[in-house]
Amino acid sequence: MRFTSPLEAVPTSNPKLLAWVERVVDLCDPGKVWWCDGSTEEYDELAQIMTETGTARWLDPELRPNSLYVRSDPADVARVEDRTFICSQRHEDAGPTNNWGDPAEMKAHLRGLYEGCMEGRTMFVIPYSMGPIGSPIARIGIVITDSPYVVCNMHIMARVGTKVLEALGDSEDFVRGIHSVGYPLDSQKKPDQPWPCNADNKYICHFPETREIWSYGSGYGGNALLGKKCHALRIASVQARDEGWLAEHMLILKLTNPAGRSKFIAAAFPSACGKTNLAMMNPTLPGWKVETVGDDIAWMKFGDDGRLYAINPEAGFFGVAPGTSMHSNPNAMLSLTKNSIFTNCALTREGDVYWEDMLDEKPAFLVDWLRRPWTSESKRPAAHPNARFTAPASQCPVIADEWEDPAGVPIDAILFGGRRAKVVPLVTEAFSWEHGTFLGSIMASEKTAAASGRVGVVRRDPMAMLPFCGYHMGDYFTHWLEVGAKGGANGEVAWGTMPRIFYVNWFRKDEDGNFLWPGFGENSRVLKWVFERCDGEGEVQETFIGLHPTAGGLDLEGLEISQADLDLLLEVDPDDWRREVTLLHDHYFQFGERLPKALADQLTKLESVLKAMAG
Ligand code: O2Y
Ligand code: MN
Repeated sequence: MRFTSPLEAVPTSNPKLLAWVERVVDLCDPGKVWWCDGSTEEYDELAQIMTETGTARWLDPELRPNSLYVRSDPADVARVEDRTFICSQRHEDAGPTNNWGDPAEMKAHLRGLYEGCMEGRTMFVIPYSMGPIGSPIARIGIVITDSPYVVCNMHIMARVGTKVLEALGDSEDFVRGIHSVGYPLDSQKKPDQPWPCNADNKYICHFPETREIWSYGSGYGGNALLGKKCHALRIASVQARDEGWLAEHMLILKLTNPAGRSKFIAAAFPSACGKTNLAMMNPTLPGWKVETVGDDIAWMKFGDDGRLYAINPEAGFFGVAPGTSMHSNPNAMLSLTKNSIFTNCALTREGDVYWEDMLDEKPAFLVDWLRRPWTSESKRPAAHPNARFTAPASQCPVIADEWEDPAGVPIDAILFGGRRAKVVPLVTEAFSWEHGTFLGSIMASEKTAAASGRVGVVRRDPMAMLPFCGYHMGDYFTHWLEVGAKGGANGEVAWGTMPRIFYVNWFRKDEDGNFLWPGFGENSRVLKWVFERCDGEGEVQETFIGLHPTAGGLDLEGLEISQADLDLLLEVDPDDWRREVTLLHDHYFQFGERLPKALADQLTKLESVLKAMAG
């Protein structure tokens, strides 16, 4: 029995969980309570409800079996960083890069909003596991939501339902998430909306000390699928700090060389910088293979051998649709051929989805994401730039055998990368863990559509965690250094048992604004060099910013690239870096006393080398 009112016949006797759910019921006053069991029948029932309320429609089952098409409210289309808060007890613990809210005041305010907010709606209780159930690295959360869209997405993105409650037992070790779209169907008989939300009143709040997430007003993506950014990054980063592990905004891939030897690589890139493409890449280098473990988040803990082992805490992909095609990412396209959810894409006459650059030829007619007629002559995009697909990871043709290994996979290398038109070379190997932490801490990227804000503006995004670190970024840097020390890497020992760190930039442009590097499958050439460097092989030259491949160090067989372009790709211009160093002082200044000395020293060292080079 899933419909219960009041709480009876519930599928758990966990006293802490029951007491909490009861408190939320009292506060939000839902019409019904639905304990999610995670079954296919449940998914189908919710899909049916969403089609009846106009939230979703089925795509043509011949073209896209068992797949839902959803359009959000135009005012609810992306993560909202300016409405995202870290409500730590002390303001200073949120740090300068997060919005802070006083936990007591924020809770009081949100309680006011939550009061009766689920009137006339069903309240869903979703038990979920981030990571394979039972994995020592996995964690359990419970989300209470009034959005069937959230439940269906969580079915794909996490392991959900009764089996999670069984794994939880009577433990009180679970992250508590409350989510409401903030649109009660109150006694005045207000009609429901296809995409109910409260566009002017959004709050995405995290209470790191009590491991709670309170989200209100948005039904979209990272604001509403609380297992993802809120739990697996913001709350988990705090747990990771407290417990000595890493919760990172990183893809995980398995790279196999022609001799059949494999290495696992984790890579941090800011939002919508091609993590999904890299994670599923088809290498152009003959005999090399990339397989996917995860495309967005990595949780890494030390194994008994002192190495870092990573799991992908998610079970699906919530990928950016526009730009995804059989050219750019065939494996993503093949992952979403069925059993998927499409949000804010355009709809074809035949009842399939479309988005910009999906096909070589644009369809003549579409209905755009705003429900307006669209033709191939239309000047505006048919899909929202942040339109998304939600697809099960198990459907990815190159999913690695180990992707659900409860022990995780041993990480050999970590890549940091951003979207930089200038300054940053194609690939740089750090001198040491400490230097790699420095390179991660100064990462920057030109903004994309995944978050609100102006597209194209460069912003520093340390370790790609700027929007996702649940505590003070200076302390986060310290944590990285401490984790390195735990793995035997310190001032004297470069790496110990830690993965090597590399800084990559696929997006460097020439003076005319053309990309210098072809990217996509050709990135395998860089991965090959990384692979070799992890074995202490590969040709290197030392520069002031790190180790680079020599002229012959990268395998460029079969690639048409001029020597001039290659030189420019690998160039580190001291003048560029002198300007960069000035900006880095401003970047570091904000962290005040919490900036670890080792990183300040790295900056000073770089500055002195640049000064010495100027003579
Ligand atoms: O706009 C959203 O809410 C989605 S954000 C997102 C989704 C999947 C993977 N990464 C991201 C991100 O912003 O990093
Ligand atoms: Mn992401």
